[in-house]
Amino acid sequence: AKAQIGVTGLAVMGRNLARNLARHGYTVALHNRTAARTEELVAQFGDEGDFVPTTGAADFVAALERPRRLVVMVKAGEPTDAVIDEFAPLLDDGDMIIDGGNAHFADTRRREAALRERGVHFVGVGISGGEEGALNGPSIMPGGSAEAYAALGPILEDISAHVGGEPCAAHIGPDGAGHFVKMVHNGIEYADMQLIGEAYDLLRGAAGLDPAQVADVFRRWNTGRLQSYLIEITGEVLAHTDPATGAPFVDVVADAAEQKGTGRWTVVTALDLGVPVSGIAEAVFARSLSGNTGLRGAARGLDGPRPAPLGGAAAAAFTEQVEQALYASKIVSYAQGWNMIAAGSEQYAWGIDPGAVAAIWRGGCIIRAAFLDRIRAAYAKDPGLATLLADAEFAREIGAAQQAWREVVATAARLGIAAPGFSAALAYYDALRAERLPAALTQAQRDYFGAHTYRRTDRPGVFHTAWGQDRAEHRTD
Ligand code: NBP
Repeated sequence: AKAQIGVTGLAVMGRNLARNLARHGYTVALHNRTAARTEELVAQFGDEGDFVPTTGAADFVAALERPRRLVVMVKAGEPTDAVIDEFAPLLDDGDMIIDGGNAHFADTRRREAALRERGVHFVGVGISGGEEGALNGPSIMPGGSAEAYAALGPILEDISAHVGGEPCAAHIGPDGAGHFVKMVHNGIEYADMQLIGEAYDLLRGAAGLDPAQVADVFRRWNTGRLQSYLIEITGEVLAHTDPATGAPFVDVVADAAEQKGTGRWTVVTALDLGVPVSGIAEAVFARSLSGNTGLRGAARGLDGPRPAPLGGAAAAAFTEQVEQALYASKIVSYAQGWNMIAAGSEQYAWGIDPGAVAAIWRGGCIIRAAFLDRIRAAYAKDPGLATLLADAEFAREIGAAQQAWREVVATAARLGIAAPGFSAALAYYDALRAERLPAALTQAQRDYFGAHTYRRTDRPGVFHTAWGQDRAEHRTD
């Protein structure tokens, strides 16, 4: 019998995805540039299901039933193009190349258009959940045509994570929609991690808790509205002791955060779309700052407060305020992320269902959380919601948290502890709800130095004031 699906690229992600497919009863053709990886998979896990190992590209293609479903799990970028160039000439009309790597959505759009010309479906699929997710059920964000999804979707839904019996996989939209949404997922993941980092830093620096005590706080928070995979692992990491030194593990890890680029892609794309994603941007900048040893070394002697930790009842009260600040900031960063998805969907005519994105992120992926059910509910109530902050439930919660949130940001500023995520989220909240913004002054300045014109609040039209002459106002439209 022929294989229903094939995987080429059998490093950790491809191998685990192939095993996941086989464990679900699919016959899986296997291929890897270096044959040793294919042999190793069959030797180690061959008894988990039906694998068809192949060595050459032609053998691999021949092993697949029609229409062919060919999953590519190689390094993103040039290797993906190389693999497409190798396989595309061997395929027939209606066959599918499925890219499960972390491709940039613009590359996916380019590849999809090129392959469509040749009658081959190119399906860019965002996959989140790391190696563990690939094996046991990731969150899967497929783009590509509806026709390709009809032939592929049921398999992806089958092997995805499930929450309440529902799959964490759904057709996101045409061409690059899946990889775009995966990119925003990673951006939100950056923002979540930054906010968690700030909460931890404040609990240590301001409240005076030690890592084990902070771990207990996170464990408690994980039983409430903040419950999520990232809060859970934070508790575990903070409770861990370094076996070599006996010190808290977090204290022996170098404080220079690295990144593979999807957060940066999110921010660059958001800038192009004109969508403020300050939570994600601050998180990306915070990682860059942390790794810039030259900059940090040069600034180390700069003046600032030398605070004594709060301690006692004040520390306990502050801890509760930090929970509120973290929750409110999280709502803001998700609101920004969803606005970015809406902007991308509009720009590229993807027709993305915002509630469906929330639904498939409830399980399998890094930002999985009970919270996402709430976002789904908000969009179910009002699919045209302009911002999550306008949803009655979120508005009520953030309103209840805002006083504590302000206390935390003010305390951080007073004690000299950087909290860019909390502060930027609060600034966004206050700017959105402001009656008037200083943008009026910005417009006046632009008109002054560049005759860029302005609109008035009291009547229609476009105006310019002759600043350098008599300061008379002229209508220019
Ligand atoms: P890697 O990203 O490390 O890629 C290794 C694979 O690419 C190997 O199979 C290798 O073949 C193949 N490859 C390369 Br490199 N250049 C090639 C070429 N020119 N032609 C053919 N094959 C080539 O693997 P990974 O960590 O399993 O990730 C796979 C994809 O999944 C990536 O796009 C990654 O960004 C994405 N992803 C990873 C994670 C994660 O947690 N790791 C999560 C989500 C998505 P070889 O064996 O012959 O060298």
